[in-house]
Amino acid sequence: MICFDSIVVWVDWNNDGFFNNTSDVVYSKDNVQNGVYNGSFRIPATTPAGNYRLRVMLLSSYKTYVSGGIRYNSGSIPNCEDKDSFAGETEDYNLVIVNSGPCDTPTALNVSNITSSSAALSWQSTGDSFDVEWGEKGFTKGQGKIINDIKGNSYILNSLKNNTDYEFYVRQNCSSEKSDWSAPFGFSLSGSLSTSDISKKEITLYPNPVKDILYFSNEVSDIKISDLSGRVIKQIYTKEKSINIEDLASGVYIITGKTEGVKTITKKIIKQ
Ligand SMILES: [Ca+2]
Repeated sequence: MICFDSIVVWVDWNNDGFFNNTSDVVYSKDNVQNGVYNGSFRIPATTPAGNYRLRVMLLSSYKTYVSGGIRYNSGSIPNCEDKDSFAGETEDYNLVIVNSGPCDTPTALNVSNITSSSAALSWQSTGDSFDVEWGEKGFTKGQGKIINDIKGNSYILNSLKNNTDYEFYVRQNCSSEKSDWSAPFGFSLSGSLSTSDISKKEITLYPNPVKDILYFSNEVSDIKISDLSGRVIKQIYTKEKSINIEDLASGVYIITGKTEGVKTITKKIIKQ
């Protein structure tokens, strides 16, 4: 014969000495048998720190917890406990509720690993869950893109536009509340060229081999022409799209120069 029991757990939230059968019940389960039962409950956000009595009761098959109270079942089940007396077990525990830390706003916002399309956001906090709101610089707070419940102190934004200014806000997700939003932290994707951007700006020199006029696909400044021993043969400081090198002796030369964005180029040319 199997006797089915119920488990009820109360916490005397208002410390009045009574276990209210609705508001104080934090866990209940019917039809339990031998075994281990796990449960969880939330501490109401308004609960002051302090000591609270937690009661766990195992009720016999004749007494079952139903919402609002303990129901005494009618009838009898042979070989189960006597319905006319309390059957089961009651254990009381002291539940100590302590104040958690305040739900502080994250600090030390930063952005690193900026590429032409992504950036790694980071911040400092003792918490472990965060919301980020981001958008182009100057976006209206509340109308940005929001990423909720980020676990950890960093997040990588992808699919950003190059040459664009962005900013982000972060706040902490605490168990029952959220911190204030941080001040915005701005970052810019300008000047961080991806490989494809660099190749677009790659300078070409033509013709090569060259007899007299050497043309550049883009303006080049600080032009130096050296022989293979490294000796500078010719130097031009102005910005040019072409140079005349008909006075150079035939041979192989190295030409260096700076292009827009202060990118240094080094090319080998053959003078005919
Ligand atoms: Ca109570």
